[in-house]
Amino acid sequence: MKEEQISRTPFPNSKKVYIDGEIHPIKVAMREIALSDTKLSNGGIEKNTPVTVYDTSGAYTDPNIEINIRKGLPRLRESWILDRNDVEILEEITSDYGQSRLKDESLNHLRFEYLHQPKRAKKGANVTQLYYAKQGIITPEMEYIAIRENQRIELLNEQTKAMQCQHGGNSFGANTPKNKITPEFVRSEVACGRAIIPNNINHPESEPMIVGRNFLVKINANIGNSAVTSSIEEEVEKAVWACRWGADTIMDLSTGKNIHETREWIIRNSPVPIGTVPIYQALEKVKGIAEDLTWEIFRDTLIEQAEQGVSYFTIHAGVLLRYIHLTANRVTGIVSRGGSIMAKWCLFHHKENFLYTHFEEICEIMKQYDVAFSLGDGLRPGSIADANDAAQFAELETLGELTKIAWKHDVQVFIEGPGHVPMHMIKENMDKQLEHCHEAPFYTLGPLTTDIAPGYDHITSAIGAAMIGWYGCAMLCYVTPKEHLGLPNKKDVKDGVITYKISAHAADLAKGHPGAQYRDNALSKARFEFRWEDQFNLALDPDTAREFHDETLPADGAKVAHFCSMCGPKFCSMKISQEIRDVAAAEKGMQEKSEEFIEQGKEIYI
Ligand code: IRN
Repeated sequence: MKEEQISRTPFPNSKKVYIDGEIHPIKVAMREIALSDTKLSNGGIEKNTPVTVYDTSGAYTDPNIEINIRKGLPRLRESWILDRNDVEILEEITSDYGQSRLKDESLNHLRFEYLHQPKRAKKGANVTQLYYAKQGIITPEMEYIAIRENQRIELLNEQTKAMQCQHGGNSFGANTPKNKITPEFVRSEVACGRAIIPNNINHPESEPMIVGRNFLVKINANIGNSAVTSSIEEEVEKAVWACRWGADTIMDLSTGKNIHETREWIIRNSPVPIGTVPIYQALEKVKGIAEDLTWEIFRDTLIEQAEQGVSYFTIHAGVLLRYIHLTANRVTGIVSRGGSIMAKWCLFHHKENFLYTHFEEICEIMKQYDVAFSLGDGLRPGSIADANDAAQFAELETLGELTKIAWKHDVQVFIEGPGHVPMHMIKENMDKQLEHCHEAPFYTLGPLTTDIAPGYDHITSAIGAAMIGWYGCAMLCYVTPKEHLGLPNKKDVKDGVITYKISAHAADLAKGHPGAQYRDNALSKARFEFRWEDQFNLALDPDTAREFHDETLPADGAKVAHFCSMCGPKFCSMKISQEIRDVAAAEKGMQEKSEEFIEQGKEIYI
């Protein structure tokens, strides 16, 4: 794969900044957007403080870091993991399937230059962040997250801060801090299971992040090849591309050829945690015949993926035999891929779901690497007609039961949710999830709020995502414009990510996350002051903002003009509004002068 295929251009007028930790010797990466000065009407100048934003783009946007994608990203967390002295380094991968791929010489052209030696918990040790949090220990990962979530709000100027205070938001979180998020707060949220840090000890390249409703709402982007299309190269670039635009985690849902190697490349080059649905690969191993799946094949797949560094597994352990008939009268049956595979297996063998019956053994495997559960919603509704039905809520109750078992092992958990739900039925989903799943974080797929817009399902679902994010959903799984129609390409991935950043941020504002509104304030101020370049650069997608503006007014002069082509020079409300202010300011000056004059005992003759 050629390096130049990977997107590495830094964002305009932005630089990577690294903030030092106070507890641990860590450097937290963020993006600083420099702004131009405001020209005041009295001829003076006002400096605008640069805005620091949460940055998921990793080392790719730092031109000072050399990246060789055949060796992977710098291993940021390697020393943190080793310093805890709780892991053993394995000579080689231990899964049967991993071994067979290693020995297959026909795969030599897909080999990595860096030999990844998996780590695993030492006998008797527990390496999960949940375990450490419960011991009262603040790990470097926890401190990294606290610094990152705050986005250096303390540096912002008073004007931008004052604007924030006018609203304040109304938090749906249990105890969202109104000021700075502290490392201790991160620890306490993880300890009680209300938040999770997905970070397998075998993905040291990843930058720590948190999923929980008292933090910024996160988004996940699904990528992955299918039997029909795309290559490893394209998938790695899609992952880097998705992170560039703001994906907080990536799920590799590959079902095509070379799944093992594709995943290795993606993990080694990903700055964000990777999730998977292991049953997909297990099904590939039995040539797509669900009935042939066995616990042993699944188990080996879990070990294979955990050793590579997957940070969370979607496991559809709540699809119980007795729930399957509840879907019989649905309009769209079982729409979850994993759910339908497990339902088929259960019905064929007339046995309980082996993911359920082997759940404790799954916990035993996952805790050795700190892989988190994303408990799958195999019975989620796939149409408006099926929303909030008996099958969906029966499964949710089982997911709550499984959450407790995972916590007993100190394995981190979050819960997957729907799907397709009309707006008036969304809140019930959040309420029931909190009740049944003991406040473990919720992670939903949209939900889509109507079924009538194929080609626009990033929008039908972004509406539901914003609502459920506001109600307390911690992570939103993106939906691209290609949903229901085909495998997303690069443009779809960007459109899906940006759309979901909008949902997530809208939810953060409504919840009153302490760091949410500053970017809005800075952008609004730039807009009102006709600082066009600043407006573009502060945008979620500076390229598109600039491109749209320049479509009609490409000249450099238009970047300082007090109007755009939408209203023209005479009808710009912001320009008129500024003129009103100038007149008012001048009149206020005259008024003050006349009062002063009268105070001195003089008379005014008109
Ligand atoms: C998220 C919430 N509910 C489902 N998801 C995601 O949907 C899940 O994490 C995975 O990325 C994708 C497909 O899952 P199924 O169809 O196998 O359930």
